[in-house]
Amino acid sequence: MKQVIAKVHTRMGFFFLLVFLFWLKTLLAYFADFSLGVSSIFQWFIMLINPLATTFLLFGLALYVKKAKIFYPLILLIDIGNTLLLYLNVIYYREFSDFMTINTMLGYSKVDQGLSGSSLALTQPHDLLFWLDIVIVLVLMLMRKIKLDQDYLPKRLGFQVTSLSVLLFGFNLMFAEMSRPQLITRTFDRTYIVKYLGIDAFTVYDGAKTEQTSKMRSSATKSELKSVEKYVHGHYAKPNKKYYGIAKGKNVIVIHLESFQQFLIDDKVEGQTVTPFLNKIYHSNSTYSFSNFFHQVGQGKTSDAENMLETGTFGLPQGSLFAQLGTDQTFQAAPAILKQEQGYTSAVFHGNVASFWNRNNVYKNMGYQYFFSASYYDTSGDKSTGYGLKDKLLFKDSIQYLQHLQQPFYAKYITVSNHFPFDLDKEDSDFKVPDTGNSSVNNYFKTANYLDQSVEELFKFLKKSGLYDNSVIVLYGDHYGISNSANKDLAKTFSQDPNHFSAFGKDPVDNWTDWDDTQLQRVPFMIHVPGVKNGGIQKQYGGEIDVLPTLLHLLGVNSKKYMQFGTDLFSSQHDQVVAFRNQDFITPNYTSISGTIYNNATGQIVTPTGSFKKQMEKDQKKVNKQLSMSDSLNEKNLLRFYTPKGFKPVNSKVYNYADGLNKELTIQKKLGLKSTSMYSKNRDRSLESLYKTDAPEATHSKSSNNRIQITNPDANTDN
Ligand code: GP9
Ligand code: MN
Repeated sequence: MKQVIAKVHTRMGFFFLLVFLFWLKTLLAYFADFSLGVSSIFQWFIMLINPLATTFLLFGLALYVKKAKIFYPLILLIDIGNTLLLYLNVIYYREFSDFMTINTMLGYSKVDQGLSGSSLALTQPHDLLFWLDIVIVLVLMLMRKIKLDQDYLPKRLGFQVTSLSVLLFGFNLMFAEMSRPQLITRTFDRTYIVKYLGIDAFTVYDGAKTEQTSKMRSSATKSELKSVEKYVHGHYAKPNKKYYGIAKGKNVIVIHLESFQQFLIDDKVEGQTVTPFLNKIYHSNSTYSFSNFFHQVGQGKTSDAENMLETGTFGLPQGSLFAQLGTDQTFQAAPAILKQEQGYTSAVFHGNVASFWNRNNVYKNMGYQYFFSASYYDTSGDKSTGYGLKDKLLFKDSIQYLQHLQQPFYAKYITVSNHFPFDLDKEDSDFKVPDTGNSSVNNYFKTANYLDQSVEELFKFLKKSGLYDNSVIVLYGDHYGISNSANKDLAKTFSQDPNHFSAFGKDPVDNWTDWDDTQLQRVPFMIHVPGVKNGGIQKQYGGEIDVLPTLLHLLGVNSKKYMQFGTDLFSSQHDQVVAFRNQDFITPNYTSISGTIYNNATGQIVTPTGSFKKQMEKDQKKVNKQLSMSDSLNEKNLLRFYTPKGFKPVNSKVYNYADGLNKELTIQKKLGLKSTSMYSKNRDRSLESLYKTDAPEATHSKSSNNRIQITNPDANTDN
């Protein structure tokens, strides 16, 4: 022990002492303050080693210095600077459950990233430990208990430490990508980067992203908007008089059916109907159900779907727009449009943490007034699955908030139970799954059935509470649940019901093609308008990019002045060329996959010639243009330069999603007899008791394990 202590009087010993102490402080932050959602031994291992590479690199810079009177102050300054970065993130995390971006630090962001409470109020007793080590080392140095080593080190030592840190980081990144593929390219959540690579690496990564984005944005000029404006106005489809305004003034309830594909509708496995309730809605005369509607998401998955439905613009060619640009993006999105045009209140209900997909920042820029995320519900123990509160509980527990929303409201529910790998506790379902040899495919039917039951419970409440008649309910699948690599296993279930998803009678296992994969990218899009009698199956081809203009027109809001890239599905001018994010596309007659054309009537490859070839080339150009115009608008944030007539830019600073219920109650009280909330209309009596669910977690006592179930962000989102 004495030898070890003696080492501290050497420069290398002092270096290792500070590195070790900083590593300990980082682990203190990880365990005491951050909630990183670690869910396996491998992830624990990565988290434990991740501070080392960057700490060696940064502290090792001092080893290049010869003079002791520079070496010691420099290494201490590096330690203090790195500790300050760590501590600022600790304080920020306590307030926002998120990590500080460069924009936050620089304060340039217009989003309210400032700490709403005073920083002092956010300190905790154990914060002393972040600084105590530095104080003790300084005192020991002043008392000459730690002597200064005047012998300088050979230059190669500094180089060796730097090389070691780069090697360490390389291994760390490799382990991270093994545990979370596409970690760097998709940036699901800042929490991932910190958990796998540490605060320093996250800050550098965010800095690089911020620089890349700000370069693109700073070089953008108003003139670049011209070409986008010209495209959008040239692509606009005028409303269909038969449908325009038929839902005006009704509440809009959007139900985001996680990973729900169209083939599930009317499907049967093991003699059971998979989604009996959604089938009823799909075939109802009060529902406009689109049978040729496609998801158009890229790597942003759910967040891409949300972006398209809320803004009428595509997600990015890679990564997630929400995550990469959302914190400082100018949106002209549904919540703000409906608020300004028709006085809608807006809210999102989601059982996951608010920071996932950077929603807590994005929704403020979109003008959402409320965001009831995981912290508003009891997500402990078996009430949650990998991505948050189970659907039956989300719908049920949301009523305490929904009932106080001023009407009309625009309320979005984002479900999670039907999410890869489709795990569900056995007490939640007795649905008999098929045996395809692929467990995620087998379980997909069980979680889809559970989601179906969840939606049915919500509809029963809407009817009992009287909300139903005064609402339009929009249901959509956000993207595929079964990825192409598992489609051959999935196809085995089609033989159980050959009338379903006709793959033209061919043996689905042996001659499955890219065309079959593409046909499975259909997702439901249903607009249920109680009281309407002339609904029915709509066969026009379309996709998620078309939803916003379609919905706005149904609500009597003309979309013409907004920069939206889709077209109203009911319009005679609706464009049936459906672009996928990778520039493939589908039309009523043909599917183009990496330039190969398939005839949709036979599923066979065709070689276009003459005018047919010209048409395919024209369609491909149209798709590329639509995507590139949308990317230009979003990547350069061109909406900064464009304010539609009568639209007021969103001031995101006015939104703070803490304490949502009190905000609702204050508004309700202030309005008094003018309050339009369900609660007020029910003579100030709660409607929660009207909600019935068979969810076992809602009936048995408080969960035995009161550990708050944090989102397990690493349940692989791609199967
Ligand atoms: C996360 C949930 C799932 O909160 O919405 O997102 P996904 O993995 O489907 O993008
Ligand atoms: Mn999703």
